[in-house]
Amino acid sequence: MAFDQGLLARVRDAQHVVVFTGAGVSAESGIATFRDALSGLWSRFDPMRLATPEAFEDDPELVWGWYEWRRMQVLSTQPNPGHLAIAELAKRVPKLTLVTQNVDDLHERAGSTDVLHLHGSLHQPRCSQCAAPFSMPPEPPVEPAAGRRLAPPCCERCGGEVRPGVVWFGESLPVDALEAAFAAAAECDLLLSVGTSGVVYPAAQVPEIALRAGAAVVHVNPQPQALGGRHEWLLAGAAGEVLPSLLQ
Ligand code: BJW
Ligand code: ZN
Repeated sequence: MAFDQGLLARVRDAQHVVVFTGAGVSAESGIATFRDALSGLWSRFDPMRLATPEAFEDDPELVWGWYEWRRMQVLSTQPNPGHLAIAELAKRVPKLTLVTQNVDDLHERAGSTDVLHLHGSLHQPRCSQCAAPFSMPPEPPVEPAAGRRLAPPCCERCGGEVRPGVVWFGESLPVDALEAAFAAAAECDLLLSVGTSGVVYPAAQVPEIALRAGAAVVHVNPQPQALGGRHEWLLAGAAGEVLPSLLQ
């Protein structure tokens, strides 16, 4: 893969890199994205019935069963060359901040540390009443399937229903992670936006802040992207191919 010389110089000289990832970085591990036309989760499932606080109140068993199905899928997959390249890049630049919208743990399993999870995690459920964290047994009592209902466990502290530890539509993002992500975006000199449609706010502000502050912004995505700024590039292709070759 041939890269623009100006872009390679930006990568080589960068002092603080922010890597901002979305579902596309995990696609090559076999985890479905949300909005890809055929394979995306939101083309098969209704987000308003599954990914809102109201959906959980209406039908906790439907929602819990669906998230257990997704958690089990994640546990059966492995990090791909895209995740590994990001962990490797962190060793080569003076400072790297990894900000992800993903609820899987593939960045951590690839060796990345201090990952800022803007949309929470499938692996950290908590009580819907008192917010106490709940430790999941490694295997669910029943093998979950796409539409199978499953009763959520009860909180050990207050008996409330345990909920998935993800951020649903209409919910606030974790304040510390969001503030750290915005601060890193405002002071970085290079931001790689990998595998995200950039339509969900406030997370989508992260690359916007970097661009406005004068950083180079590089999108890694097989789909065409609207490029506004003079310091904005698209590396068209799959993360698992583009990122390793960018490091060569
Ligand atoms: C590859 C690839 C390969 C494929 N390599 N690339 C301003 C305007 C309008 C609306 C709003 C606004 N501000 C807030 C809102 C409301 C809402 C929102 O943004 N809605 C928009 C969708 C219109 N936001 C919220 O509700 C947020 N909360 C909030 O704002 O709180 C304040 C508030 C309080 C009270 C009332 C109102 C507001 C919370 C948003 C939480 C989103 N949660 C989800 C689900 C998480 C749980 C779960 O997993 O089920 O997070 S939605 C889903 O989208 C998930 C993702 O993290 C997120 C982003 O998706 P992502 O990662 O970009 O995936 P895709 O599928 O969209 O894109 C994949 C990309 O990869 C594509 O581009 C492919 O081409 C590419 N690709 N293969 C590289 N191999
Ligand atoms: Zn509780």
